[in-house]
Amino acid sequence: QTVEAAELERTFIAIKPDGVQRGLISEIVGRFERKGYKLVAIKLIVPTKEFAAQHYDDLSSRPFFDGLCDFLSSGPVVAMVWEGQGVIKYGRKLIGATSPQASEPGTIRGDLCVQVSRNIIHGSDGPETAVNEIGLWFKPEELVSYTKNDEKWLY
Ligand code: 3AN
Repeated sequence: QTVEAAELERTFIAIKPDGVQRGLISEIVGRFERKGYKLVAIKLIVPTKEFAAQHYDDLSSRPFFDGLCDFLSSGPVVAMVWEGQGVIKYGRKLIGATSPQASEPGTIRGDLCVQVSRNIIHGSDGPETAVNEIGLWFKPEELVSYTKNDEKWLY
């Protein structure tokens, strides 16, 4: 597997306001980093409620939608793009099930949170969502292309 092929896959990951407030940024970033994935974009932003609604527009008919948008826009969010082989699907594995009560120990949500409406992290759920979410949160020039020295030991 060449590094070029591995680089094709990217996912959008966000540490939600509860994760930031609870001091879990380095813990969460560290898990993706130690796995071997490459950080290609990162920024701290407070999304507007309108922006949050755009991000969650596929959930607009759900009863918790309004509260969810209020929550995502309630404070700083760490928006990131991570890259690497299988990162979309495996990123979801690192994160764990949507409800922290169902997430396995060893996953981010399983280890670090308790309630579904405060589940500290978001990750794209598929290739199409990943492209859309990366496009929503980042300008193309904010994605940094670089070689990481450890990649030759990974791929
Ligand atoms: P995931 O974040 O695991 O992809 P989705 O897309 O089903 O899960 O839900 C998006 C977000 O909506 C969740 N991360 C969670 O914050 C919130 N959410 C999902 N279900 C509920 C619920 N029953 N009550 C409150 N918030 C919820």
